[in-house]
Amino acid sequence: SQALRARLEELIPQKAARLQTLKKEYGSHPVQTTTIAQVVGGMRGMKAMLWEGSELDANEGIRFHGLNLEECAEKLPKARNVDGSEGVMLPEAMLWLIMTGEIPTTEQVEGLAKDLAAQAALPEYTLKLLEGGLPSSLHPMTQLSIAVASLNHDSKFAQAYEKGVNKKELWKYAYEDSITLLAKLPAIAAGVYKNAYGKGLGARKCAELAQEGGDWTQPLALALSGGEERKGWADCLRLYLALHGDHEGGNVSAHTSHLVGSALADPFLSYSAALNGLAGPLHGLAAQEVLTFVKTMHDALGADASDTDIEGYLWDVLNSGRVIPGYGHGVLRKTDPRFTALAKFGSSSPTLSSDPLFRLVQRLQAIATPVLQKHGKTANPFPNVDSQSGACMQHFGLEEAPMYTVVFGVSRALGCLSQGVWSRGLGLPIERPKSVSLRVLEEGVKGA
Ligand code: AMX
Repeated sequence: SQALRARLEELIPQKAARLQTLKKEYGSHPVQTTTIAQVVGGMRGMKAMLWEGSELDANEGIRFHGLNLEECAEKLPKARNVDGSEGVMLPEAMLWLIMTGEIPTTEQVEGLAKDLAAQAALPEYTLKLLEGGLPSSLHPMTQLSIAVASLNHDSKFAQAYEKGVNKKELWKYAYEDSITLLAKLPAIAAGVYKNAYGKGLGARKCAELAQEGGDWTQPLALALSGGEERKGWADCLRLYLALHGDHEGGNVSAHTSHLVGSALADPFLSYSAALNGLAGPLHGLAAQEVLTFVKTMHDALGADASDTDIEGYLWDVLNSGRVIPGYGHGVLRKTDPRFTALAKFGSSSPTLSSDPLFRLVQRLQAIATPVLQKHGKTANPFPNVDSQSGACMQHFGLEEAPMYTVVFGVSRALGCLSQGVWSRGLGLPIERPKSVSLRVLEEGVKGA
């Protein structure tokens, strides 16, 4: 989008100057002390990365440039439904907010959606992969990651680097590639669905629909529903895509894209790497796991299961050394506000609110939290967003649980790619933290 790029052209030098001043005047100022528990404990709480799009508070949840989810839902431009009514916040409006820190106008968001639509079509080499080139049995996340990586074939960033473009200018090419990838992600997801399950309209049709106009989400909603207009589905997907756009920088997918991008790998390769992390069951794949878990529990206990039956089921899971998917979080210590936002959306939908699996997920909260508290290990016994999303999507007909992480992957690109543009704009260096061996840690505490 030219308007978004023009705004970044104004904002980047301002922030780069602030960064330079901070680095020059306070470069040796300590941020915190690093403990052994952090070094051996997955770097929890270790502040070691610059990330602009959003910040996560353990109790309040995510804030996008200071705005919490309710404020975003209120202030960001919204979709227009087919019947003319106002829908939910648009994910492309969230993209604008994440990238610039500013609330866009409706006109700016429409312009951005138009620019995305113009680039929605996939190159033939990517289409080939998604039209039988990759085996249908390959996990949809692997298909997504391969298709995204394939776009590196035409990366403007990689070409600019090869030509020796000034480092200060590289962000412009990162931006071009990022918009290209965001434009093509819906068609890629639709292509993955068709290739893996033989369902939906596929990549070509999804891109064609995008070029007919409308917002970023509508073509994907239609492609996934096989062309059927399902009331509430496009809004459910828009909300999902906006909510999952960014979750600060330390989570596996965001950190991965940041790390790989810091080696000046182009945005396609950086984001493809991020998707491989998102495919881990403790991260994005949890959405797939939750639905399978809830369905299996529903089938095992029946529709009339009592709270005691459910409680017993959860204890069996914990006692067999497994986790309760959809509960817990690396940073959050309260119910995930994204869970609450989807629950609110579902409860206001006449059909979703009566869906048995959606209802079971709501009911589970009151039972699983005390069980996890009694179990005594989990730092956060409250539900995370993945607990809710699959139940919503299956209701609207997207029943193939492995696709939930694919939809997550479409969304998370908003934050990861925005940061990639900023990282190059701010001239951040290659990431290279220091590792230490157990021996060094032991020697360090001798006599302490
Ligand atoms: N069920 C059972 N045990 C759990 C648990 C859960 N939902 N969440 C955490 N625990 C256990 C951990 O496995 C760990 O046990 P250990 O000491 O034997 O290794 C202990 O509680 C302490 O872990 P923690 O500090 O609370 O969590 P963490 O930061 O190490 O991990 C997370 C966070 C999300 C990986 C973990 O809570 C989990 O596995 N949850 C289930 C999977 C899930 O829902 N993932 C989605 C997260 C959101 C996302 O990224 N999409």
